[in-house]
Amino acid sequence: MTDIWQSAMDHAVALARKAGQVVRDAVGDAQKEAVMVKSSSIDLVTQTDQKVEKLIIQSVKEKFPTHCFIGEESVAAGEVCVLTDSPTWIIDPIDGTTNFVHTFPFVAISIGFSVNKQVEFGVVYSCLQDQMYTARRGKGAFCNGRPLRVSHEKDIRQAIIATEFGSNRDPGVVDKVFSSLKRVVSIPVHGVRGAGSAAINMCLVASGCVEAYYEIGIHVWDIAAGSLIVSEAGGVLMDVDGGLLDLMSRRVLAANNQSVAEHLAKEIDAFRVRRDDAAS
Ligand code: LIP
Repeated sequence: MTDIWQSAMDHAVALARKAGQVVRDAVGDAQKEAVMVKSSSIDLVTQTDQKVEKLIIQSVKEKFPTHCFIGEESVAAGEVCVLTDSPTWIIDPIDGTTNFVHTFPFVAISIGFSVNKQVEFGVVYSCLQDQMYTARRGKGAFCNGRPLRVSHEKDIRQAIIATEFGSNRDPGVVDKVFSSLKRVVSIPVHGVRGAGSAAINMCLVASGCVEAYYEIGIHVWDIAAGSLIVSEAGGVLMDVDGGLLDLMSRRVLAANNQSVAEHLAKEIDAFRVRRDDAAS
């Protein structure tokens, strides 16, 4: 890894802090903001999402003019979503937009950076909690400078599992989500939680607060940064069917260790969704 990635990471941390201030300033007024919808009536976006994404992309373009971008709101506006070998910033300006709109206090700015389709650094700033999660490939994961380590728990029956209901309420999808949830609850696990932000759920795995997180229907910008934070904290990542994680497949399972991950994968109905990089 060359020094240029460290300077890019320093820039990402500074931008996440700046973006976090914009989100904090807006959160009190979030309920007054015009709330727009994207793929469904519960897939929300606000002007603050768009403003923060512009702020991040403009600044990166000035400093790293040759780099590429995948940004949640740019893709919603029609940009292509293809992960190439080029240095690529993968940005979710507000991960947890529904939380933001409702002032539920888990809202993150998520910035992943990949080269040759491999995430080199990840920054997740949980801005209402002022928690800056960072990881750089091969150099560990941290929260506000403190090293992170996943839970040591090996028995899934002693675990807390994080998951979400997502933003697809088609009856067939809801049935599959609930039948998986029923099997997971019935293992039985100690509990099931959801922060409302994929990025924060992954940071909770990295911090050892929950043993695992899974979801179908997320996007590459929700999980790129968090995936490195989990692996650098000693965790494992896989597809919900137990195969290899594919960042563009919109399916993720992150866990503290292989045995918890494999047990969980056996309980999940791993239905397919349209890939992020499917030709439109
Ligand atoms: C959210 C994810 C969450 C998922 C929501 C949504 P957004 O991202 O973090 O895990 O359940 O449906 O995709 O839209 O707030 O960036």
